[in-house]
This record gives sequence, C-alpha cells and structure tokens, in this order.
Amino acid sequence: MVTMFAANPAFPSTKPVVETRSTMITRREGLKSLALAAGALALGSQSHPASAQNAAEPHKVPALGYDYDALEPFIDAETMKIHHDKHHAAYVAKLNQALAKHPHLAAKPLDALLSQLDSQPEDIKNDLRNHGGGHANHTLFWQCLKKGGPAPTGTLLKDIETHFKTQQSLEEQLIASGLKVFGSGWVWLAMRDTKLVVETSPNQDSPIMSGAKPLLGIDVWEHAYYLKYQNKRADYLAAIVKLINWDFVAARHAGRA
Ligand code: MN3
Repeated sequence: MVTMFAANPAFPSTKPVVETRSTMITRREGLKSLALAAGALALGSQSHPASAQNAAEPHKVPALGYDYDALEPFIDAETMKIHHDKHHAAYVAKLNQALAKHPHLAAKPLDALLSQLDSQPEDIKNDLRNHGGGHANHTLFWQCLKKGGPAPTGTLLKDIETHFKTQQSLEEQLIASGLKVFGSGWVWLAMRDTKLVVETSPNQDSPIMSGAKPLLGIDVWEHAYYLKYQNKRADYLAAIVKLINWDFVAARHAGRA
C-alpha cells in the first residue's frame, strides 16, 4: 500500500506523509543502533580494568612540561601539539604493543633495553629500535627546549670550550650536522668516552644504542618543523639552537638527569 501511494503521481499529497513515516522509522532505528554501539563501546572499556591496561601500557607519553605555544614564534603550537600528542604517542603505543609480546621486558628501564639492543628478542628488536628509540628521543627532546633559557655556565661551559672552543661554534656544528642528516634523524650533543661530541643518527636511533649518553637531542624529522618552515631545515635549526634549555643539558652533563 505504502509503496503504491508513494510511487503513484496521482496521489502526490500522500508522498510526504509516507516519506515522513519511513524517515521516522529509519531515524529511530538509527538512534537505536547508535545507542547499541555506544553501549558496546562502554562495555568494551569496562572489560579492560585499569590494572590490565597498566600492564599493557608500561610506557606512557610524558607531559610536555610547558604549553604548546611556549616556544612561539620559533616553534608553533600546532606543530608541538601534533608532534607530542600524535607522533610521540604513536611511538609509545607501538612500543607497548611490542613489549606485550615479552612482558618480562616491560618493567625494564627503556635506556637499559636500548643500550643492549643486540641481546633483545629478535621479533621485537626492530620495534624497540624504532618505537623505543622514538619514545626515548622525544622524551629527551621536550626537556631540551626552553625559550629564553640561560646560556651554559660552569663545568658544562668549560667542557664545551674544551671540545668546541665556544658555544657559538658548538651551535654552528649542531646546525651543520643537522643539515647533513639525509632524510629523517637526529643531531646530538653526547658524552662519548668522557668526550663531548656532536653526532647524528638516522631515523630514531640514539647514541644510547652505541654506548654514549645523549645530553641534547635535536629532532630533524620533517614533522618537527614542516608546518612552519616547510623545506627550510636550516632556518629551523638556526631557531632551535637558540631554544636550548642549557640548565637541563648541564644536569645531564653532571649526571643529575
Ligand atoms: Mn619527532
């Protein structure tokens, strides 16, 4: 009956009524489906108690420690937000996924795993390297940045002068090295065999993986600067060497961090 009225041009006035009825049913059923889906979602989250979630997530994204816009105008808030909330969070999620296959490794400090990559289980070695490295590197990176922080002083400055003559020549070396990284990677100020060195690494590799201690890490992946600087990595590097939290680097240098 309904179909006949709706299809019959002789009864145009009935068409809206029919449509309204069928629309109402469709909407009601749609709402019912939505409610069921929401219930399923709620049930899903309840079926993972907090303790189980913690066991599955031994590593967490650390707080940035300052506002997304704290480094404006040199590093824009949008870049910081995506970089921290999306990129860093993805490394942590994938690291936790990998560790779920070897729960006994979940409690170990990340640095300990990265410094002995070769002895880690073959099936997660690559994930540890890429995602574990990504987590460690970004955790360090956020702490290395500060707008208007003090210049290096004391023992750190002396060590910089011993190895690089001046802070400026260290900054120039960081920039030059960062420009030489082909593709994605990092430039580091690291303590290697009691010597301060500037070095680079591809991808998410860290000096930790070859027995050195990174004091300062600068992310030269495009995701660190592309929104604001596009392809101008040199401009990004020139800006970021003026955003170094030298107090934090000094604490690393002194073994306090
Ligand atoms: Mn990054």
